[in-house]
Amino acid sequence: MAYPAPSARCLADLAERLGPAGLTTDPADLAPWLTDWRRRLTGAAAALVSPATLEEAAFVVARAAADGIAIVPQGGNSSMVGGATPAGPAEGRALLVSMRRMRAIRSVSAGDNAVVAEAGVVLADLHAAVAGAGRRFPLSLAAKGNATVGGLISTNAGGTQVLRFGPMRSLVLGLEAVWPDGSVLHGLAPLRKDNRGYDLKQLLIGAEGTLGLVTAATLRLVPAIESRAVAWIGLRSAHDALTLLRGLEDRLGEAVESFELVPAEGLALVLRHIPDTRAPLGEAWPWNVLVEAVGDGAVADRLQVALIDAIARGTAGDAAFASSEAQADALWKLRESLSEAEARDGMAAKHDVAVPVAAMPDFMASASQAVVERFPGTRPIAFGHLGDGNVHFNVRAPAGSDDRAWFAAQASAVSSFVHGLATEAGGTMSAEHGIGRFKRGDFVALTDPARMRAMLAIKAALDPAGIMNPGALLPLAEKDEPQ
Ligand code: 2HG
Ligand code: ZN
Repeated sequence: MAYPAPSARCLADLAERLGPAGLTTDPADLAPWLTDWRRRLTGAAAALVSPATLEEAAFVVARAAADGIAIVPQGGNSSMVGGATPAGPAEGRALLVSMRRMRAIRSVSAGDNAVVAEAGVVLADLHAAVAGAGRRFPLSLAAKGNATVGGLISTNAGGTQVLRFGPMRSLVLGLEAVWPDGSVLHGLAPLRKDNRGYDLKQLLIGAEGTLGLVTAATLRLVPAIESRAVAWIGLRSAHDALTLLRGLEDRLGEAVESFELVPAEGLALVLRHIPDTRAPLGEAWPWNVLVEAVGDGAVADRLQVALIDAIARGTAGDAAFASSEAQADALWKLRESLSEAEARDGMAAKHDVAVPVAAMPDFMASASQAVVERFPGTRPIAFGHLGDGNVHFNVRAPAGSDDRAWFAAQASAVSSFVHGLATEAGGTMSAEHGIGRFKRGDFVALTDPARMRAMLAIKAALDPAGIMNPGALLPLAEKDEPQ
């Protein structure tokens, strides 16, 4: 057996140190956290362990390390790729370590433009807490009501505002984490510059819990929004969308914070499945873009003038401007509900590929053609973060098919094909959701051996016993491969 189950002695030690709220083996307590939120993977764990402080978290890891017990860290359980589900090599024997009790905002400093938040703080609560101090944490995504700081860091989450402020990787100023041997990385100082060699926090960002347990972070803040302008724009082509983006940046500069692409069939799915939505434009355009520009009171006028000009030049077809916050929210709802609308419509093989931004319009066209040729009847749909060169190139089951049967039989081949296309185009098979357990096979197959060797060397150096999140991200050890 590669990973031992925790002994009664180990569980007793943990229970004694963490108290009744910190450890449970009751199947009813564990059940909600054993299935990923897309409901595609269910695992099993020996216990749900919930440290409430750094010291408790360090104790848990040290105690597990002493016996070689696996740890699967979990935040809001909103991974798109099964990254926090205790399935795989240590299934049934791992400690599922929930960070949800570590939910303090330790400090908000307007002077440092920084907040220190514990790993279990939910993104929406973080937004609210810093707004109270006249600041903004500039990362947002549809799962903001569940996703936690620790999970956002561990997946290097992106979302809909990456264009201006970058993903988590560019927003973490400092990190506190427990290494796999139970020792602590104390790195919360809100430093903008630190040249002491390797940037260890960057190793932990995007590591999907395989190199340590993130317990708290110092995150960068920006000024609160004074005024925002939101518009929905209809376009004839994805190439026009890219031209429009660069044209808007020429005129509005960094004020352009979001530039989200929605194809006609994506908007149709939302209008069909999501209550209280309505078409923003009189006519259905092949492509749509949602733009948000942020600035002073003049930003709405500047965006409007730029868009009228784009329409006059033929780059844009039509545009609807939000004239109130309620209208802005209604436009955002059209974009943010796309994932849910797609799910309500049926099964899809889902992807978060990226290619260089300028290549994305051609990639979407050529990849759609290649997918349909190879998997006749399937319905590719690409939407999302065009400005980042990252779209959700999802492939829906053939119309009228038994989509569950199709998914079981075909989705993995479709995904491998799409991941291969993105890699061949000089891009990446994952630009947003990470690898987790769902995409590990393709990641291993498509990663250049030198890169993989370096990653495995880092893993072996920091977690020689392989206790941190086995089965996520990295290839299984030979001893753990299914026979
Ligand atoms: C989004 O951009 C999310 O809406 C989800 O990353 C994407 O459901 C998806 O494919
Ligand atoms: Zn996305």
